Amino acid sequence: MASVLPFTRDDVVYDNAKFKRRSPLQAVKRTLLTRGLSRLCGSSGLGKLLALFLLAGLGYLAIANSGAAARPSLKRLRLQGLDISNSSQIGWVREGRLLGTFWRKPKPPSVQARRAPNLSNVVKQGSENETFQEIFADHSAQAQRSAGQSRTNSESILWETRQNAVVEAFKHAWGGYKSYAMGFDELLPVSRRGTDSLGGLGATIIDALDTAMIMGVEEVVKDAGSWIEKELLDRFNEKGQVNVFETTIRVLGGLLSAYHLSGGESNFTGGVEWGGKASSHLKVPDPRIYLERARDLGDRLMSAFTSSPSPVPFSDVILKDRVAHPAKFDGGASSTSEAATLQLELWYLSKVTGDPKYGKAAMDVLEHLKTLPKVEGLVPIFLNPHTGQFQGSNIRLGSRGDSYYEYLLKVWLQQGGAGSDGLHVRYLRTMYDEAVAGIKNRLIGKSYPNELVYVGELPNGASGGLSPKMDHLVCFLAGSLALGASRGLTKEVALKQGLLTEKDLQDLNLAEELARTCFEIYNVTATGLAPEIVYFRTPEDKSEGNDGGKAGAAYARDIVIKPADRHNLLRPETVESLFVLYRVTQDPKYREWGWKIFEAFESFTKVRTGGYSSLNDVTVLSAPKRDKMETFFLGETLKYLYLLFGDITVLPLTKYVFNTEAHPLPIVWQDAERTLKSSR
Ligand code: DMJ
Repeated sequence: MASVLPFTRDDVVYDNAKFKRRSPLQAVKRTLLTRGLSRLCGSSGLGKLLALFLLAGLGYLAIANSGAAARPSLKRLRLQGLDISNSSQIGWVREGRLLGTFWRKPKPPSVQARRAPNLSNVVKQGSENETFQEIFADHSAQAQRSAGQSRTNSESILWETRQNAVVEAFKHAWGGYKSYAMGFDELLPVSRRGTDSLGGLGATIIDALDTAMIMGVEEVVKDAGSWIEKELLDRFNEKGQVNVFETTIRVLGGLLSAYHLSGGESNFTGGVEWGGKASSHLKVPDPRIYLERARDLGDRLMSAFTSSPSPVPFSDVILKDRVAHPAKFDGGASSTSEAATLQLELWYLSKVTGDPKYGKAAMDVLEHLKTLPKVEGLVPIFLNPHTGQFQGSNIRLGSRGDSYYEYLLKVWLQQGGAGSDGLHVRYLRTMYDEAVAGIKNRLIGKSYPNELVYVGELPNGASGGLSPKMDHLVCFLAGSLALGASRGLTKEVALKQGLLTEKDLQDLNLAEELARTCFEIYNVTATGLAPEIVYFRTPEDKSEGNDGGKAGAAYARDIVIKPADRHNLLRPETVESLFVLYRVTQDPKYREWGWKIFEAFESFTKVRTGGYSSLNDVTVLSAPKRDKMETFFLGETLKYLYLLFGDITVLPLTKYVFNTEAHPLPIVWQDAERTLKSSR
C-alpha cells in the first residue's frame, strides 16, 4: 500500500486544498465509485466490459504499487530531511499517494496537532522597563511572524515531524518507566525494574511532568499528577537521606514548574495553555497540590541551612526527621555547584508562597560567595560548610563546578537583572562577567591539529597547568554564554537595538565555537554519541592515532577518549546549548546537529520493551547498555530537543529561565526586589 501520511496541521491544510480541485478524470472516477459500482456495471454487456477494464486496471495499479512497502515511508523521508517537494527525490511516493487517493478518502489527522503554549501574558513588566518591554514585544511579534511564514513551507513540516518523533520517544521512555518502575526514582530498562537512586521520591515522575505538559502528552500529565497527589507526601514522611541539590533541582524544581505551567498562579499567568489544551482542561490535580508539596519539601530542605554554622548548607537532609548533615565523604565538604544551585527554586518558592525564608537562605549563599577570594572569578569545586571557605584548589567547569557559573547568570536574569529592577542582583552579573573573563584567560585551549576550542581544568589551582580534560557536563557553557550575551533576545533583534557590546559578541562567538566542539564530541564516535569525558590533543602531544574516535572522523586525532570515560548517561548539556543557540542565532545548523544526536539516541539507546538506556561504550557499534534511564533524559534531554525543533515563541528566553534540570520558571521583573527586601 501507499505510504501513510504522517498527518500534521500543515498536511490537513495541504490535503484539503488538493482534494477540492479535481481533474475531469478524477470526477468520472469519483462518480463511478459513488453511484453503486456493481449495479451500474452488472446491468448490461457494456457494463460487464467496463467492469473487466476496471478490474484489470486496478490489478495493474496494485501490482505496480506493491513495492512501496519496502520503500522508506514519507515520514522517514521527512525525518531524514529530504525535500518532499522535490519530485525527483520522491516521484514514487507521489505515485503511491495517487493510488491511495483513488479508493480512499483522505483520512483525518492521526496525530494530534499541538499548539504552542499561550504564554503571552506570563510576565508583568515594570513601567520603568519601557525599552526592554518594547524590544521584547517586538521580538515576540517578529518571532511570531517568522514562525507563521515558515509554517507554509516544507521545512516547517519537516521540523514538526521531527518534533513529533521526540514526543514518541518521550512516550516510549515513559511507557517503560510506567510498566516496570512506577514510583521508583529511575528505570533499569534492560532488567525491567526500578531503582531508588535519588532517595525514593519518584524522581522520574516529577522530572518528566512539565515535559509532558509542554509536549501535551495528557496520559503522562494525569499519571504523574495523580501519583504526586496520592503518594508523594507519604514518601516525604517515610524516606531518609536525600541530597539537597539533587532534590531541589529535580523534585522542587519540577513541582514548581508544574505549578506554574498548570496555571497555579492564575493571577499571574492569565492562564497558560500547553499542548493545545487550556490549562483548565486538565487540572489533575488542582495546581495547589504541586505548591503544597513544594512548600512541604522546601520546609524539610531548610534544615540544611539552619543546621550549618555558615551560610553554606550541608549537602544532605534526612527528610522524615527534618535534620541535615554534611557529606559523608570529601571531608564533609559541600560541592560548590551544589550550594550555589538552589536559588532559582527556593527564591521562586518564596515568591509563590509569600514566605521569604526559602529565598533568603538561598540568596545568603551567593552573597557569602561574593565575599570569598577567587581566581579571576573562578572558584574551587568544594566548600567547607563549617568554615564557609573554599576547600582545595581544583578549579573546573565540569562536575561539582558547573552550575555555580550557570546560576550566577540565571538568578540575575530571574530577578530582573536585564531590566532596571535588577540592581539588587547586579553583583551576580559582575561575578558572572568576572568568571567568563577568567574562563577566557585561564581555561580555554585549542586542540591539535584542527584547533577545536575547548574548556580545560586547573586541577592544581591557579599555579598549576591546564589539563585538556573536558567533561560532557561543561557543554552547558555554550548555552549560558549565548544567554548571557543576548539576555534571551535573538541576536538579530539585539544587534538592531544596539544592545550587544564587543564583549557580548565575543561571548557569543565563544558559545558558537564551544557548541561546535560539543557536537564534534558526538560526531567523532562510532555511535554518534558523546562519551562522558574527553581529552584534547595538545600541540605538545603530537602522537599519532585515533584514541576512541572512529576512522575517518574529521576530529579523530584532536579528541582522545580514554577507556574509562567511554560511557554515555543520556545527558542533556549539548542539546541544551543547541537549543539556546538556535533561539539566539536562528542558525538551522543547530537544529540539524540536534536531530543527528537524537537519531543516535534512537539507534543505540532505545530499549525495545520500553525506555532508553545509558551506554557503557560509545566508541563501538555494539554499544553495550548500562541499564539505567536517568531522570534527566525525560526532564531535560527530550525537552530541549522538543523545544529545539519547535516554535521559538514557546517559553521565550526573555520570559523564562530554565533551572539546571530544565524546569522553566518565570522571570519576574517587578516583584524581584520586593521579594528580596521582605526577606531582610
Ligand atoms: C542534571 O541533573 C543537571 O543538568 C545538573 O546540573 C548536571 N547533571 C545532570 C545532567 O547531566
